[in-house]
Amino acid sequence: MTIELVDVNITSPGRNFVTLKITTSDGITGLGDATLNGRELAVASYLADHVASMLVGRDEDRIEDTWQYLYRGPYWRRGPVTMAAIAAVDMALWDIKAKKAGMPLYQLLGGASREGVRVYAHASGTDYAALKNAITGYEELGYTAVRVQTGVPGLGQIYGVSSSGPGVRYDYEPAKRSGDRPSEERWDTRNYLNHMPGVFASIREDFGSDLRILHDGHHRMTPIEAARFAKDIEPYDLFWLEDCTPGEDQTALRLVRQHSTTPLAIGEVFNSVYDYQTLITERLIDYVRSAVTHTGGITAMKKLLDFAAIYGIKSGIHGPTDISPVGMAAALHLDLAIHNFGIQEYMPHNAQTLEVFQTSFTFDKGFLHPGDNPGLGVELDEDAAAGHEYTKAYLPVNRLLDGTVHDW
Ligand code: CS2
Ligand code: MG
Repeated sequence: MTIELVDVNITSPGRNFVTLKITTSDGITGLGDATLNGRELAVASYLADHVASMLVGRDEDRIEDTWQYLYRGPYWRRGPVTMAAIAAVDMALWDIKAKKAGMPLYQLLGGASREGVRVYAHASGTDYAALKNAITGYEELGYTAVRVQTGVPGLGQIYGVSSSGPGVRYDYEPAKRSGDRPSEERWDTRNYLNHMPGVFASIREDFGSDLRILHDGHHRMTPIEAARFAKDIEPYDLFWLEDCTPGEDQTALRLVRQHSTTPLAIGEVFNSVYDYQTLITERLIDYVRSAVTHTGGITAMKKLLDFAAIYGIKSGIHGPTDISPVGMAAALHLDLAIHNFGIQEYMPHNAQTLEVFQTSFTFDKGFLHPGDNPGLGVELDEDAAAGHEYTKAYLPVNRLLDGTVHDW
């Protein structure tokens, strides 16, 4: 059998998604997530204009050979656009292979290593009262782990904080579909460094020691600021501090490690094992944060996580709403099968999105399971998708109070 059709679907049920659909000569279809938040059309074009014609006629079963063909063939390597495109092809081919085998994908990855996949929710609030309300709501839903983000006195809207008011499920979507340029936010690290330790102290006071607390620094601190912050929050026993400093400067994490035992997670903006080479071989991180969608797919992610396992490093796969339900399903099948699973990010998609993508994964008391449908277990309703026209969207640009561009 061979690959017969390669289609790129772009839809926008509340936010933009790019999905690759591959159909074999036997009529079996596979889906792959190709969504790159804020640069969706670049990946859609890479697939439609450059990759699709390379795939038609190929044996759909030759997944590793196709991966190498798409990685080495174009000569130019790595980067978020290329690796998201390769990821989409790879996910679709694994979806097809598992459907042909009549089993859920995790069975082809070695079978289940656990009963379910512990997930963490996104709790946020413009102030501590709103944050406390959100954490309470997630605990009532059975979550055992929450990422906590809160407003900082003196600053307006900042990363990760929903302004949709008290409640449990914030529809925090940072990519604004508003015209031809990004919105802008302001930031001051000193305010943040002085404010956050008290927030963690209040959370531990109010919620006790069992709750797994995660926090995302979102690339904003210098290495020495990150070292200070990681040391200051050590008493609050975080499950992880994420993106404490821009991770592409891998050796910067040596400074943070010297000052703190707060566990570190890095990598959601990485797209290759080489982005992690020093971080992993020197044990400068504790969790690998990449999304299957941005790192070359299931083939590449399994190799990356197996490499990390040798150094005692675990998975913490990226799972915000800008990873589609297809990319989320791929993560869950890997999460269930690998031995060095850490935790899975889970921002539930909105109702419109779940009309477009029919999923089979289930949530129960803080854990997800990918389900046992053949393949990834996700179907794309193309009629529903057609009802949501693409709208260009940009992630915000961040500036310091004096106007200097900073990491968002
Ligand atoms: C965040 C992401 O979930 C996270 O850890 O860092 O939501 C990130 O802001 C978005 O993926 C950007 O599109
Ligand atoms: Mg993050």
